[in-house]
Amino acid sequence: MTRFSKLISLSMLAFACLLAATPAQAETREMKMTIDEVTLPVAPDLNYKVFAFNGQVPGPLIHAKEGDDLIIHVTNNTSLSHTIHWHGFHQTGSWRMDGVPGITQEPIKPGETFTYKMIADRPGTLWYHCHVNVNEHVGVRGMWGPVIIDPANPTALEKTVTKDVLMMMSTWESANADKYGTGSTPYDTEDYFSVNGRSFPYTQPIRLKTGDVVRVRFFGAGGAIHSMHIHGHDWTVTHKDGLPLAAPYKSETIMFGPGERYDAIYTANHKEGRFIFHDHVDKHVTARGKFPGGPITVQEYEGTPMDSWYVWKDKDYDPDFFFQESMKKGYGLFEQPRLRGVKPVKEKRGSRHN
Ligand SMILES: [Cu+2]
Repeated sequence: MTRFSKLISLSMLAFACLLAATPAQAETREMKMTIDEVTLPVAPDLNYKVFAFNGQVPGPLIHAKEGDDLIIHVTNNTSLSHTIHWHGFHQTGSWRMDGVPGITQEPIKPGETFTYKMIADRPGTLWYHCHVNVNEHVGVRGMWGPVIIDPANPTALEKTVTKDVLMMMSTWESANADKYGTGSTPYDTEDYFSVNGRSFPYTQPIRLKTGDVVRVRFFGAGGAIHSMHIHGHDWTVTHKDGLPLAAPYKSETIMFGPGERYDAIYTANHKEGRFIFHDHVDKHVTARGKFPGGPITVQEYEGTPMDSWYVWKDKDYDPDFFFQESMKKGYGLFEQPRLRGVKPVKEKRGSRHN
């Protein structure tokens, strides 16, 4: 081999290595978040004052790859202080970004902006939530959202998934709906229960095609223990808190508590049908003490004949209620406009006396 041809083959090898390395290369993803005071329509008879990330509950999806650099600017437009804790991140070399007031940072005061910088050092189903007055802000003010970090090396089963469904569970206290700064202590009563901030009938169906491989990612975002049960299917529980299980197992009911996440994968193997999917903690399928309410959804197979008595016959369908569409959009921060709350109408000066 001449010196020249050696040089050529060496540089070709280097180029090939570069190409092979590109898909796994870390990227920097810069995002903007706000915290806003809005009123959330949780149920037909419950409008709730929340502190909403980017005006919505759950907060917007953050989707990145393992190893990415994340830069997130957070502006607090509310009347109280907050932080963001990135639940599941190891914060290797970035412990001041852990988002705990009085431990890693001063709280972000009203009107202030704080920038979080960290590496997506742990893949899986993660989440973010406020860490100030957590009983209220996380418990009953909707201060949480999903972070999905795709693993560099997914399992064979994970690679088959065609549809992601994210379910963030929480509870509400109608007595404290209007009172910022109160609620979610042992002296308060929760009387509404929700998935993605909505109680049936304000929840949404999950529309499926035969053959879809669905991954449900469950989040214990609030303070209660939930027991989600799927009709008509068995799933394989693959991950706990974003970590792969040594021995994945099959079930059709899954119990999880505050802070926990589980991933469960199943195949939509019916030709048609409607199959309910609900919290099996019986008290949770009520609203203000009346059945039905709470975390209830229906898997609706495409091509299923409609019935005049079907409860969601005329449903105004939101295909992104469970983040199904957002999860297909690649990487970055994705807002879900239909999960937004309503901004308070500013009273005109003096209008009260007109
Ligand atoms: Cu807060």
